[in-house]
Amino acid sequence: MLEVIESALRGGADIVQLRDKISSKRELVEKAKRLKDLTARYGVPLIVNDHPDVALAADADGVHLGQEDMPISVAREILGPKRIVGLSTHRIEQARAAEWEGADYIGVGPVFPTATKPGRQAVTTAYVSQAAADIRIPCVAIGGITENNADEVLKAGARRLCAVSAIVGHDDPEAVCRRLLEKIEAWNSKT
Ligand code: 3NM
Repeated sequence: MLEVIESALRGGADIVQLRDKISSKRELVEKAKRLKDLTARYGVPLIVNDHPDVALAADADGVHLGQEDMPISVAREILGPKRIVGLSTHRIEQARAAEWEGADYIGVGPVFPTATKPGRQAVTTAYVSQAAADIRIPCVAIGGITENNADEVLKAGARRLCAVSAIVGHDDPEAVCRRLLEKIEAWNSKT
């Protein structure tokens, strides 16, 4: 895991999330601490999925919550005012609620069907466009994003992309991240 993430960091990944639905909390704390040491060397924030207590224990930079997790305000109470609290959203009403409740950023997805999160209906780039137009906090498009469809997502208005399988499932995460970043930068310079 550390080798893959370090490769992504060399390629310019500018935020990392630890998403692990299998490990015990004890293992998660250990993994989060090791990852934090690594991401800190690159000056990149580490977000822990699902578990504010693990985030605190590892001195991570924040937590990512799903719609069924604790409210943002409760995570904020646990983590204090300085850490990041992000929320997955799947439609614009959830995005507006997240903004109102004080999320620091939202996930917008899954844009495309993805085996990483099976059973969830793709929201398509239509939701990416809605979020880009309506939401002022950072919106991170996620779900089935690859080098091949990134331009479509960016064209819809996304300026932040999250990818799991396209990066960690590739034999050269550094190169993938570099090429994804080039695409983001190209769209940023157009608009
Ligand atoms: N959350 P990949 S989509 C973890 O829409 C996750 O909230 C999603 O993995 C959401 O890049 C997703 O391999 C899977 O598709 C992202």
